[in-house]
Amino acid sequence: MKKSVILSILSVFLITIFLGGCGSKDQTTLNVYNWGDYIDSSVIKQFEKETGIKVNYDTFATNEEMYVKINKGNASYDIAIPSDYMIEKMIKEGLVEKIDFNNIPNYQYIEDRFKNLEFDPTNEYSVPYMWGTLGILYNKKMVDEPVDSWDILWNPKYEKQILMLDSQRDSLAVALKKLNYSMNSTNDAELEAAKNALIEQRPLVLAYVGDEVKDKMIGEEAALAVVWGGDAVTMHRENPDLEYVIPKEGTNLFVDSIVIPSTAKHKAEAEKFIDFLCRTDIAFKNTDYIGYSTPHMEARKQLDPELANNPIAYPEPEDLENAEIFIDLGTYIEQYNRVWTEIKSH
Ligand code: SPD
Repeated sequence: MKKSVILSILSVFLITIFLGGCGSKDQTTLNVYNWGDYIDSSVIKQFEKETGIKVNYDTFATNEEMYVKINKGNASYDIAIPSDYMIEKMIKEGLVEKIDFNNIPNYQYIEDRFKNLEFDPTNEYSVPYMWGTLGILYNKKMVDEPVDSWDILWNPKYEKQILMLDSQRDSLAVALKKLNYSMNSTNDAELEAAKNALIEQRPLVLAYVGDEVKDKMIGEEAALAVVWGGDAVTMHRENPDLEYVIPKEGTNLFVDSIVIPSTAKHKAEAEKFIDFLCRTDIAFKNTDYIGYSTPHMEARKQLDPELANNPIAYPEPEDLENAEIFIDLGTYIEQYNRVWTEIKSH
């Protein structure tokens, strides 16, 4: 081969390596922080492919865990997906950015009933992602009486067959509702009574769990569990003996929404990601996969009618009559933290 040909091959090779290197250096990485088991990973891959933006995806198990990490500021996430009350707190504390809704045209598909809720009354900071309820999942082969009240979680017959959520607002809500108090109570005597109820219940509880509840209930390691409705959909798909009930005393109605933390370094790309998640085909694919309830009107219409009309995911209004959305309790949350520590140390 001639020297000139070898030189040109070599220069093409070097230029390719140089440009490739520059490309990967300049590639934006979007840092996303979401609950575990709460997205179809093919959605992330599709976003990366369509936009050339890389996604670095981290998960959390509770709103409180997410808050500590974001508040400390040593992780700079561009996107987070907390729940209602936590968003309210983050707005108050300046931990989230206003979203430019001109960049979220697909926001038009979000149902109005999920807009302007108390946690973001002017709807400037958050875009609803999924919603649902808190309830009791039980195995009908292992529980032979009607399940319609939180009281069953205190029945000694089910000793070491009960799973509770390792989440302070949710578990305290169960006890407060059992006692017919508000799950947003800031009354010392009511909170004390809820604490005592959970301490009394401890010997019956097999474990306080997060996402591992799914394997445990599908595998029939426990008879009853406190779960979020979307996970109940998934568990029922895998084990049809598992039934979900919203107790008569009332429940928590939650709305998990997408926010941009104020430490975000890639706001434009974050808004692109939010709009992508609200695109009908993506919202459909994601909802179909994770089983939670979508606030996206068009995506819901495209779901298999079995899921779109599933009362676990889309309860009737009468099932939600006594439902409450968690609100931020301000400094009173210190009392919740204190009693939660006491309960867990028993
Ligand atoms: N796999 C966990 C999904 C999280 C659902 N969010 C529940 C919010 C309760 N406030």
